[in-house]
Amino acid sequence: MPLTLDQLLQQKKPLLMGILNLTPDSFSDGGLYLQVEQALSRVQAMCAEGADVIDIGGESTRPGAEPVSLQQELDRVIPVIEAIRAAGIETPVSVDTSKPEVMRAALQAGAVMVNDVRALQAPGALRVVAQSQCWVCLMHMQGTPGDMQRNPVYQDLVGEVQGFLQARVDACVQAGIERSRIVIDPGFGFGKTLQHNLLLLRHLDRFCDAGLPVLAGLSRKSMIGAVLDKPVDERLYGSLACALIAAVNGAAIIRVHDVAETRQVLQMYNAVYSHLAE
Ligand code: 9MG
Repeated sequence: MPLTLDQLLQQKKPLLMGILNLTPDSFSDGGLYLQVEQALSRVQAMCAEGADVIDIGGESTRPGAEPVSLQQELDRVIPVIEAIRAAGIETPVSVDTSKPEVMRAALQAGAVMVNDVRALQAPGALRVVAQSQCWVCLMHMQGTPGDMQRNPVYQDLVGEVQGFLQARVDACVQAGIERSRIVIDPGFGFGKTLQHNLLLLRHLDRFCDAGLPVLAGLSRKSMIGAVLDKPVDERLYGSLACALIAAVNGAAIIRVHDVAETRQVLQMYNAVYSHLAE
């Protein structure tokens, strides 16, 4: 019997979250059935490579990305979650969305976590999560994907990001969401300069002081491209380095594209730090 997300998090070993982007550039446009089949094989591959959780999203949150309609997002995400469950894959599924309607449909289809880069600020989002028993990841972002990289400014970077996350945790608890199902995330690349991102990674351990699991999403991001001067398809080594730094600094969940390679990094991490696990 595979472990639930709660049981996995209790093990105190960093979990690997594999990314499944269902945006048009990620899969062929050969019709819905083909797209679902392709997505399902990618999920199967990530599970075989050692993913503990699969994060599925139908709207790009990259800087400058265009929003997608509710119907488009539902059409992209829900058939894939249904297909995962129909195929008997028991790896927990997280849905990467900010839309309450997508959250509700995804949870009904079998997702067990909501990953929201807008930290449940959309009207109705708190209610959907409160009415379920799912996990939720609250992420910090300054601005919106359309304008967040224009000129992000902070007086006290870590303090401001922590303050925002604390306020969103409080809003969740007030809405009836137990602290025990909340994950926080400083939001690397979301309204941050290169220096902001590097500083947040160096101080990631300070976010653990909240006593909640911390998620880190650094995989292939532009901060790696900026340090290494590499295009997005040549950022594997930089991503692995960031994943290891995040693990050493206390990340409970690491969100990645390259599951097999990051699994090896985490195996080494687990061998060295096994005394921290229960
Ligand atoms: C959807 N998405 C893209 N980057 C992300 C990150 O860094 N964290 C979380 N939670 N989600 C992300």
